[in-house]
Amino acid sequence: MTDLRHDWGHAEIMALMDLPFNDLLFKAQAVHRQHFDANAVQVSTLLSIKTGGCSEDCGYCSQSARNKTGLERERLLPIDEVVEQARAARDKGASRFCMGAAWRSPKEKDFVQVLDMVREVRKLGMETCMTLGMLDDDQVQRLQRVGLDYYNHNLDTSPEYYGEVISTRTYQDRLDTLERVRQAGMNVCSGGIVGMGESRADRASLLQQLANLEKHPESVPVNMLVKVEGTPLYNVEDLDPLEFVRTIATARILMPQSMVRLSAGRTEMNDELQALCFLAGANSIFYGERLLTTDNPEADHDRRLFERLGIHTLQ
Ligand code: SAM
Ligand code: DTB
Ligand code: SF4
Repeated sequence: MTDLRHDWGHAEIMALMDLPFNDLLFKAQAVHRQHFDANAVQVSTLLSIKTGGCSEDCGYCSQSARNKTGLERERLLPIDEVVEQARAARDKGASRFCMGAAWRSPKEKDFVQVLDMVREVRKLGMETCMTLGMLDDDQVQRLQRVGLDYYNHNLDTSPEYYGEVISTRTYQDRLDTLERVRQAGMNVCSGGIVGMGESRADRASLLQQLANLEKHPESVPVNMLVKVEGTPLYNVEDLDPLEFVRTIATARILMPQSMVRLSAGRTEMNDELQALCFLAGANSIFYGERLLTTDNPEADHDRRLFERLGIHTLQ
């Protein structure tokens, strides 16, 4: 049965999010089981290939030059180091390697090196993902030609709340980049961040944007804000973790065939909360001790968690 819809109304999504928790989770788990092995999770490892000094003003980000976070700015990593890290991630069981750069958009001299990174990481037999900021038509085509599997570009929040978080690039800029990636035939990875002081209506609106794209993103990362000292969002009030689970469950129902990624914020979650996220339909995670600039659970801990839950990883 294919039940993919692209015409979700905001009120319908709110009605799902407002359901009693058990009803929402039951629905999400039922949808999940129609499309996926409920005990399988895909794991990707992240690497920051260019850290810090970013010209954008994203209010959550440790890497914006405007945020005094004490993060040391680094140059683009040499290709050998990237390949070495990818090999190590593969040997620890990751099937996809995601490379992120703190750019508004890539410059030509860096971009040619990035293309080499995709070529070399693919030779290791891994899937590749890049997140480099906004792309133009020429850049998406070149990434597609070297075989990039996924491009990650998040909408981050609702169109209504967006202006509270970022001013240096517009929502439409983001939609345009996603459209280019889609047109070039690459897999789209797009999601957002929860816990930035937005309302449930905003979370519904973000999911509405993602679900009503012409094609659902193949991968939907749901990040819990990692509060970084020195960023404008450092002191935002904590969100009820069950609201995070509701967001995952609703993403699963709206985008039944997409991989929903339980992304940033896992170090602040206990195992039981993560188990609820898997029950709600999350079926991928970032694996390895580091996200881009912040910590992620130890690989051993995740392996133990998977064992306790009877979860196996997808290759
Ligand atoms: N610079 C590129 C861009 O923003 O398009 C790519 C890298 S950027 C760090 C990738 C994504 O990581 C952001 O869009 C955001 O959703 C997520 N992210 C960054 N900082 C975060 C934080 N402190 N907590 C949760 N998610 C975060
Ligand atoms: C995504 O949605 N989450 C990842 C990945 N895409 C690139 C990044 C999370 C970053 C968390 C903060 C940090 O480590 O700097
Ligand atoms: Fe720059 Fe990306 Fe961080 Fe925004 S999220 S400041 S674009 S690195």
